Amino acid sequence: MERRALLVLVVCWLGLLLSPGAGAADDDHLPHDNNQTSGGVQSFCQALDPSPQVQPFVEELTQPPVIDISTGQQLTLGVYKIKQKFHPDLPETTLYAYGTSEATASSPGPTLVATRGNESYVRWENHLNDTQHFLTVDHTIHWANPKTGGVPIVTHLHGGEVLSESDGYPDAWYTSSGELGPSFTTQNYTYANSQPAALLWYHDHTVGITRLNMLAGMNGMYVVKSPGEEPANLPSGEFERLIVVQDKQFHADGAVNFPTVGVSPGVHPSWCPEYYGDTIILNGKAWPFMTVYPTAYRFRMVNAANARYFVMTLSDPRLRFYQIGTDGGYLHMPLNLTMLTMGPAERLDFLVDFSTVQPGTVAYLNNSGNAPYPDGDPAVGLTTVMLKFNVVAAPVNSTLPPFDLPATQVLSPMVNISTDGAIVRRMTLTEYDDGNENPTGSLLNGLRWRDPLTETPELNTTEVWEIINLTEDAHPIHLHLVSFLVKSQQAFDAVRQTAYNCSFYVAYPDPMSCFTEPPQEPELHHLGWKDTATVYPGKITKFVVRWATQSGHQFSFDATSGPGYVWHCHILDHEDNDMMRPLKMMAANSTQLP
Ligand SMILES: *[C@@H]1O[C@H](CO)[C@@H](O)[C@H](O)[C@H]1NC(C)=O
Ligand SMILES: *[C@@H]1O[C@H](CO)[C@@H](O)[C@H](O)[C@H]1NC(C)=O
Ligand SMILES: *[C@@H]1O[C@H](CO)[C@@H](O)[C@H](O)[C@H]1NC(C)=O
Ligand SMILES: *[C@@H]1O[C@H](CO)[C@@H](O)[C@H](O)[C@H]1NC(C)=O
Ligand SMILES: *[C@@H]1O[C@H](CO)[C@@H](O)[C@H](O)[C@H]1NC(C)=O
Ligand SMILES: *[C@@H]1O[C@H](CO)[C@@H](O)[C@H](O)[C@H]1NC(C)=O
Ligand SMILES: *[C@@H]1O[C@H](CO)[C@@H](O)[C@H](O)[C@H]1NC(C)=O
Ligand SMILES: *[C@@H]1O[C@H](CO)[C@@H](O)[C@H](O)[C@H]1NC(C)=O
Ligand SMILES: *[C@@H]1O[C@H](CO)[C@@H](O)[C@H](O)[C@H]1NC(C)=O
Ligand SMILES: *[C@@H]1O[C@H](CO)[C@@H](O)[C@H](O)[C@H]1NC(C)=O
Ligand SMILES: *[C@@H]1O[C@H](CO)[C@@H](O)[C@H](O)[C@H]1NC(C)=O
Ligand SMILES: CC(=O)N[C@H]1CO[C@H](CO)[C@@H](O)[C@@H]1O
Ligand SMILES: [Cu+2]
Repeated sequence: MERRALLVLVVCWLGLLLSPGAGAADDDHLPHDNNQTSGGVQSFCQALDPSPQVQPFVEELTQPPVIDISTGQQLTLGVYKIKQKFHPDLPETTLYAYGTSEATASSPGPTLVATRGNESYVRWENHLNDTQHFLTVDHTIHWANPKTGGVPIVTHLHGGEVLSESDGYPDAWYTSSGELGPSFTTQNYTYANSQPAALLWYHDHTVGITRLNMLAGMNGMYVVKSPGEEPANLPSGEFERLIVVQDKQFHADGAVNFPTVGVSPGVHPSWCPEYYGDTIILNGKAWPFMTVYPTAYRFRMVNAANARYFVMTLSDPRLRFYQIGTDGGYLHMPLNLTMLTMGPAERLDFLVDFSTVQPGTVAYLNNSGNAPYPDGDPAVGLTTVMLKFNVVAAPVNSTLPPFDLPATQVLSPMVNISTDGAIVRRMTLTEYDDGNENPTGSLLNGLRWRDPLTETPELNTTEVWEIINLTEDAHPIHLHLVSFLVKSQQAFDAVRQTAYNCSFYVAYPDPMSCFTEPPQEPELHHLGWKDTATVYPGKITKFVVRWATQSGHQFSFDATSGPGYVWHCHILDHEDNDMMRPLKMMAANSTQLP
């Protein structure tokens, strides 16, 4: 109770309103199920049965099919209902997945490869004729709710500089029978590919059921290549692996196991604050292995989990991570690391040099991310491992390709955006509960998805977003349309607020400041261009956002047209239950600002 009172004080002082009964949720009091027989069950809602036991590391890591979309020819990708085997010991799993046909659809879907500067055209079709979703839809949270039933979809290109009509606005959904969401304009999407080389990804973004559609299989990778602008001699071909990481839980019959009863069923019958599965899946395989030669490999990963953070280490101390890129492409310099952190929707680009170990070596990519991150339960059982490496000698007489292990070289220009004259926006992250400490939703700035538009930045301006986390958990915050830089994070003391009436506008170490430390440099995994970054509990995290292309130019399309964009938490269970807000670009020097 005491903390709840403090929270309300802090928020009121910031001049913001919370809905009645709002307060901080405390995950320590959530019902936990510590059944550790398989991967360890970590869903906070029902005591989900553990997945069937499977033998890890029996299937080789595969790569999704690749489709070149740089040709200017329109590609048609549909979502189909399919069956897919995640492991030889698991029965087939029903999924909704992207593909050029029902026969070729897969999860992850095909990897689309675009070239910087060449527009691409994708027509996204809905071929799902189920009368209702195979996962339990919670009708008490705002969702598409098509009158004629069916499964609505709409596809977002995550990290893309995209016209809003092609951005997959949550209300721009459509069903296979032709029912259209209120913001629908087209299903023929155009991608400008104006940004530097990077790994993006496409996934469903339908209002209120994104968590279900993503877990059902609707995601795939999207590569922007930039010939002539990428570092030379990076491992390529079979030495470059693109990996979608997810966690899922399965019923004995192979079906996806997702809660059907919520944590506070009287409020939301089936909504669960965070979904964690006990089975780690890389490119559609549960715990695959990878045969590697004693040379360097490049790994480009996307975290497509609903809520799980992966904190990755290599089990052999002779192996290190050389991180070369992040969400928005190459870093300005490589990082030589022993640990990598990847929150939902974040991407990592890194090399591992297996020439530092002998053929015959076995090593693992391990995970130690707590769930929820960062202060929840430790990873247990097989959730502590993602991938096994079997190092083998190269075939006789073969020559391994040369590679540069980047140590100091420049990978891309260093970025620095001046914040002189920038507009400052302060935003809060809050959770509220049912009075019994069961979370029943999360909000951005105390507002819901359907509340009136408040984020209306002008094109060509720079803003500083100061995001204040008043919850117990980290939230991966994602902005559409632009990439941003994380400027700093700074811890504050909510208790001091009541004791001294401290101010967030007074700098540390003034005793009147609410801050308990000077602003800290961003963490290593927040360096470079980000489109999704973690806002830690008890901290203010500052993003520098320039409403222009990543290169600082005007968009090649009219970013003020169409339904607009969104910003949201990328824990999908949060996003679906009101932790998402509209974002509409305004022309420079607009008079339409509120
Ligand atoms: C824990 O796992 C065992 C073995 O799979 C199962 O029999 C039992 O029902 C599970 N308990 C809970 C609470 O899920
Ligand atoms: C990119 O577009 C240009 C101009 O339309 C064209 O000449 C070029 O062939 C395209 N590149 C590819 C890889 O298709
Ligand atoms: C439903 O869609 C599948 C393809 O995904 C198709 O094979 C089937 O015939 C369709 N059924 C109906 C009733 O349209
Ligand atoms: C969308 O693409 C399809 C397939 O190329 C085409 O038949 C249709 O006319 C296009 N629709 C619009 C509105 O451009
Ligand atoms: C990494 O995973 C492997 C395989 O499960 C396990 O043997 C090893 O102990 C793990 N290492 C760490 C540091 O968790
Ligand atoms: C490898 O190369 C050597 C020398 O060129 C040759 O004698 C040998 O037969 C080759 N071995 C194989 C397996 O190709
Ligand atoms: C990375 O750091 C480790 C530990 O300091 C060092 O042994 C190794 O040489 C470094 N790698 C490069 C390429 O500099
Ligand atoms: C980036 O900006 C900061 C402060 O504005 C400045 O101190 C720093 O020197 C700049 N770095 C570069 C590489 O321009
Ligand atoms: C935005 O900035 C660019 C580059 O500085 C400039 O060319 C363009 O005219 C500006 N656009 C508007 C609408 O002000
Ligand atoms: C706290 O300080 C602000 C100004 O910094 C003042 O407006 C407000 O009345 C003070 N509140 C209390 C409870 O002292
Ligand atoms: C707004 O208009 C003024 C005067 O025309 C101009 O100097 C300024 O750069 C404009 N601001 C933006 C953000 O375009
Ligand atoms: C871990 C942590 O610092 N959590 C804090 C998040 O913010 C709330 C509200 O200010 C605090 O009560 C928590 O202690
Ligand atoms: Cu969140």
